[in-house]
Amino acid sequence: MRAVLSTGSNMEDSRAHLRSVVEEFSGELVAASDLYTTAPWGGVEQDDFLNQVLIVDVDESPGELLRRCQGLEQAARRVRAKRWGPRTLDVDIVDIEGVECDSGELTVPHPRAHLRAFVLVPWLEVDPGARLGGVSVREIAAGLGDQGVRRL
Ligand code: A4P
Ligand code: MG
Repeated sequence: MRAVLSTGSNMEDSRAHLRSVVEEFSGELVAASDLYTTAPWGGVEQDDFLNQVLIVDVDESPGELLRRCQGLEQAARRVRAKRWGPRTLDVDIVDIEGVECDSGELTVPHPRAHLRAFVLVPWLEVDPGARLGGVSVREIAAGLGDQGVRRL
């Protein structure tokens, strides 16, 4: 099962937090984007984020993948203080090939991915032909304008 993951951090050693995800999926990694510095999305005043997109090929169910992602967030001692606020590590499932679900626990494709250049721009780097909900990611990203996403 091929999945697109988005990782983000703007607390503590952000590079190390993002690296922990790459290491967890090292045997299943298809592609990893460069790191991007990104202006905060969502209206909360906070430090810039580091973001990355990973494409992985995993041999497990969507629910099991979600629990693995949450395990990584917990390992980074993530606290959910504020919605869209600062965090040590956020691991979101952006998309899973051939899967659409909305179970409460897991929504795929991620319901806000199409609004977020910090997801779409790194994704295009590793998959220029990517599609989200049947629509070209390049077209969606072009419609968002400049959200302050810079490749490191
Ligand atoms: N959940 C449902 N679907 C998914 C999915 N596809 N992937 C559930 C991951 N989780 C999913 O997640 C809460 C619960 O959503 C999970 O436990 C899981 O059961 P969450 O990450 O705490 O919050 P959220 O409600 O999913 O919010 P959302 O919209 O993902 O926003 P976040 O993650 O709070 O956004 N700006 C920049 N530039 N870069 C960033 O990385 N990140 C945030 C945080 C805000 N602004 C940012 C960035
Ligand atoms: Mg999240």
